[in-house]
Amino acid sequence: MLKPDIEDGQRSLADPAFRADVLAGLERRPRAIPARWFYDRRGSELFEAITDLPEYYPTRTEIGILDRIGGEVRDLVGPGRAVVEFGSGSSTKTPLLLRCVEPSAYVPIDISGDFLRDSSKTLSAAFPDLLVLPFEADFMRPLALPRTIADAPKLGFFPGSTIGNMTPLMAADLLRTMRGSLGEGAMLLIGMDRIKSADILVPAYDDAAGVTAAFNMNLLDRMNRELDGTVPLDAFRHVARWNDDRARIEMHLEAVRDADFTVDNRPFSISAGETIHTENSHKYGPRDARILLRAGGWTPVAEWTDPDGLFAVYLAEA
Ligand code: AVJ
Repeated sequence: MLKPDIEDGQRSLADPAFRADVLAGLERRPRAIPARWFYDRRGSELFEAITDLPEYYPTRTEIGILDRIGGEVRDLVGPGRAVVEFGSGSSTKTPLLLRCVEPSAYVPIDISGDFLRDSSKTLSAAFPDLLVLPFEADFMRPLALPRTIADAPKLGFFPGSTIGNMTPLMAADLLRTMRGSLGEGAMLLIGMDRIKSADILVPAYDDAAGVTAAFNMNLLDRMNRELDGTVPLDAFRHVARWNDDRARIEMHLEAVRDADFTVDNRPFSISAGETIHTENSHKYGPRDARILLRAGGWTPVAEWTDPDGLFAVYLAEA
């Protein structure tokens, strides 16, 4: 039997945490919904499409860096570590790391179990001798890692500048939580996007083909599908702006006219010009990144960037 599609609008199957975050987020001023809710199946597909856009430099730049630093990482990290990837998603960058560090095990952690099982299978096929232990969990919380890898020193892997989604306060908390989960002697390889001209940053989050706009708007569509919403999509537009004071790109859904709608049978009104804040993507200069790592209990060991200094990868030790 086919398993029921949880995205075909059956309200009873909606994630209660999604409902709670959306309702609270629409109630609050300024309105804001956490970025993690972008990633339903359609959102994950749109994000994959974003990573191929000419304007979206982070993914290809980070892959270029990881591809180039394998030998150095191997020397600094040593063989036999258990690699723990936080928010592994489709695990596209993982083979680059696994090929160089000769790990004793690989633990991909992701909140989306379906995605996790698919990518673990693909990875096991590519690395038949590797112990792959997929772990379905919210990596923001402290984790009890599998006992099988209790004795191996850990290498945390947190690529993609996912840390940028968090405010510095939350980012430091998460780094400390990771340090606790990974234990004695752990190391961390983490990607962070750098501060640069708004002329490069803004188009990366507001591309000419409109894929990022579709990614942002999909959140409204998801509310309609999963929370029985009546949000008029044509009353909103995608906005990406550089907040220089806070060194972050913000994505918003801006009402282009006054609109009334319901979500989960609750009425909401939005006025033209008001926004729903949907994502932050913090950027870190070289010193900022090192300070953040130290604030999270990690000591920077090495760092690498691309020739244009767009993106950086940091290796740190607990
Ligand atoms: C996956 C959080 C790193 O902030 O660049 C891409 C998400 N949002 N385009 C980022 C994203 C809009 C992305 N992260």
